[in-house]
Amino acid sequence: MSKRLALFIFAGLILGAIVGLIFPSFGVAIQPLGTMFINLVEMVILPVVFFAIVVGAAGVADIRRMGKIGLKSIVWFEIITTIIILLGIILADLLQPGAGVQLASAKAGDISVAKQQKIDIVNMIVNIPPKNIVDAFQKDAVISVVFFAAMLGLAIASVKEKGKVVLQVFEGLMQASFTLIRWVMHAAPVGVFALAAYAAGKYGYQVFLPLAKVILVTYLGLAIVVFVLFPLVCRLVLRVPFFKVFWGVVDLFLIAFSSTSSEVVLPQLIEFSERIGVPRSIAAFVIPLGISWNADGTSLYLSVASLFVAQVAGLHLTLGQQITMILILIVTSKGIAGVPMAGLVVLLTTATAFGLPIQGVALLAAVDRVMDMARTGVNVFGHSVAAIAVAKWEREFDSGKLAAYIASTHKT
Ligand code: DAS
Repeated sequence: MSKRLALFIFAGLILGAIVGLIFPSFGVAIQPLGTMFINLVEMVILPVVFFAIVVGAAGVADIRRMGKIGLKSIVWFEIITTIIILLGIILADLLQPGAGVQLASAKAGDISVAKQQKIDIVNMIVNIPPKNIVDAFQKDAVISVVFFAAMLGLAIASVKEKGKVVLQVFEGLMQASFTLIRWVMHAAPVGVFALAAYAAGKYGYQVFLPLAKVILVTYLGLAIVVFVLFPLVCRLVLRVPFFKVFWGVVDLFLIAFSSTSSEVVLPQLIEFSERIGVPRSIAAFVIPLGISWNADGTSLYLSVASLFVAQVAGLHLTLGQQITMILILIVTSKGIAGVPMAGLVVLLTTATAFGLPIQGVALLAAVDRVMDMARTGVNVFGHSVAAIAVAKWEREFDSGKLAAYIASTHKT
């Protein structure tokens, strides 16, 4: 993906916001263009995840090793997302973003997109193996698709010679699906322009005034994650220079930020991780899994937003209640789709599960695009950090490749 395309997409975002503010009715009228772009993104995503995992799992080729990589991935995801959720809770407690927000003065957004789902942890786990893989695709059940793809990849590897031809077919399908994503991303400047113009046209800038504090607290938290937590984890735990390495994914960050979809950069994230020393079999497994279970930016957003919703309702949560909320967030922040507004859907589930009045969620829906951009961009960094972490943990990280990558990027 060229940095030039990333700049075009970002320009589409800025231009769309300006045009939507100046010509609101035009902004609202071109919503179908934005919806079509989101549909195109969602059209290609599950096939990409499916083919990449089948190829990745066939590369791992050993069920025990696959189990180890899967377990280490989940342990890493849980640790990082829990730290980030705690950070968000502390920031929201200290800075009180929802205190004093007058419900009447703020314009509510449309939360019909977010269905209120009950949380049933047992059900979530029991339904990871899909009863029907077509149904899993139809329901966008990413974790079930990942599970089936991993098992299929291992099975293809286990039939050895007979599986070689099938594996070549899946390799070809994976490359073709990566090409599909590249084609879709060429529509991104127009799609992102329409999405931004719609949000600006429908809500205007006035909607930001009463919510400026919660937006700033969220952006502050995300900045701490990117400029403090990730660099510390990379230096102290992974022994990898964060800024030297992640300068290379700034264009992917920009694309995810502008399109509010981390899934659209999935192929490039896998390729980038390989370039810096993560084996393909680990990158092609950890990153698609992480899209759902390691949404670090979304985790920060959910903790700040959940306390915001309570504060807007005038509720003062005790320490015990906040600990309960953290436990709920540890569950609800898993299984997210890497598509626009996924975090808002989860916020509604969390607020409902915690018995919070959902007016605060409706307020946040009006500014969700601004919140979604930042949290999606941070998700992208988190997926790359996780791939390095699991490769290091498996002692399969190629430090020579990292040194060569850093030398090449610092030469140009
Ligand atoms: N937009 C989601 C993503 O693509 C994140 C979110 O909505 O929280 O990762």
